[in-house]
Amino acid sequence: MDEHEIIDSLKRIRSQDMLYGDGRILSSVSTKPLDVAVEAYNVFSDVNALDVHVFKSIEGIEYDVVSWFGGLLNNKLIAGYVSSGGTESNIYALWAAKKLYPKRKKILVPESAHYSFLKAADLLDLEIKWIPLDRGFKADIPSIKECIDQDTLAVVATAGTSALGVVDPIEAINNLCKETFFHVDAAFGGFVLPFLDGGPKFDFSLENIDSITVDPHKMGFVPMPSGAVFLRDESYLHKLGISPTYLPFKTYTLSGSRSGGAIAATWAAIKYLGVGGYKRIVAECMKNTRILCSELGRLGVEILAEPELNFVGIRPNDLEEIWSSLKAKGWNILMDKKTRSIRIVVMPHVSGEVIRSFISDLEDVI
Ligand code: 0PR
Repeated sequence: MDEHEIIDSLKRIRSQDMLYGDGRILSSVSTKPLDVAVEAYNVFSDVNALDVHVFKSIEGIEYDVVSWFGGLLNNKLIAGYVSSGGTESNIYALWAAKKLYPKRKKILVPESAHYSFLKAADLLDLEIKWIPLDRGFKADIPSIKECIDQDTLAVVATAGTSALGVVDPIEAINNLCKETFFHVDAAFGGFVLPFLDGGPKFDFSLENIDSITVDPHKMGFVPMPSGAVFLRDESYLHKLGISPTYLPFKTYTLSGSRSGGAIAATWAAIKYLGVGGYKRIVAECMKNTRILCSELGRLGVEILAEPELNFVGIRPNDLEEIWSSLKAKGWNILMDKKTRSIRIVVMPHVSGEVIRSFISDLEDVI
């Protein structure tokens, strides 16, 4: 096959997919990346960020990215790296926790946490103590109080749960974590909460938070695979460093070879949009979320948790029937079996017009 044939074939295969721009994808926590971020990715597509003795450029760019997050997450001492996504970041955080408290095994994980914690527990040989949720689908504080003890390795909380977009009571959990590792999975909310006025606290300004996951490839407009994981300071890194005999440096990441493109793309997006750009985008998403909620109210459709982010879990009567009728009308939606709800993520591609069209179809099928 020549170059044209290859690309044409791939385009043909790709054409069976929906595009974010079609305005039918309500399920996804990602969106179309910025053109400038894709271009930045291409500039660095052959750069292995592990290989800083070959590619000196990428170290400084990643340093800039980490510093920017230091400002965003209220911690100038922050240490971290651009990972492949939320799963790697969550595993890495618990690995750091295990290095800090090698004898402890128990982790307290709310029932709403992402399934990557199952992988982390399995890989790191940890025991999960599931924390039930309160009536608002948030981690139940009395249960954490009851379960936390000297054997507790880590407590996990989520800023933007995967099924309902709920933010756990992170400030209250922080107060319970003086003697244990506290990890916040803000894979989704990390690119939303800092840009809201008066949103709940979830960052390093809470003194017991040890690590935070944030995903640029979700609300950050960066192409995959771009995650990020941050530790409170460099002291956590000492026990994570490995010195391969043939490399002239220590490596502190979970991944080995890493995408220089992902780092450059993240750098491009944060430079291009800046805090002001993200604020404008988040404000628009929240406005559309409120419109959606008020229309759902008009139709009498139950909203499971009052949205704090651009994320709504709905439970119409006749859930399964309505779900399949909406799918038949071309909507890409996901249903959560546990909460029995349909998740609607009001991403930047879910415009006011998309919401009007969805509500009209929902009204029809109801
Ligand atoms: N933490 C949270 C809170 C997440 O929502 C996710 C994944 C992760 C961690 C893991 O991130 P990576 O997937 O980058 O490793 N978020 C989505 C989810 O499971 C992934 C996704 C996206 C699923 C689009 C479905 C879909 O249509 O909800």
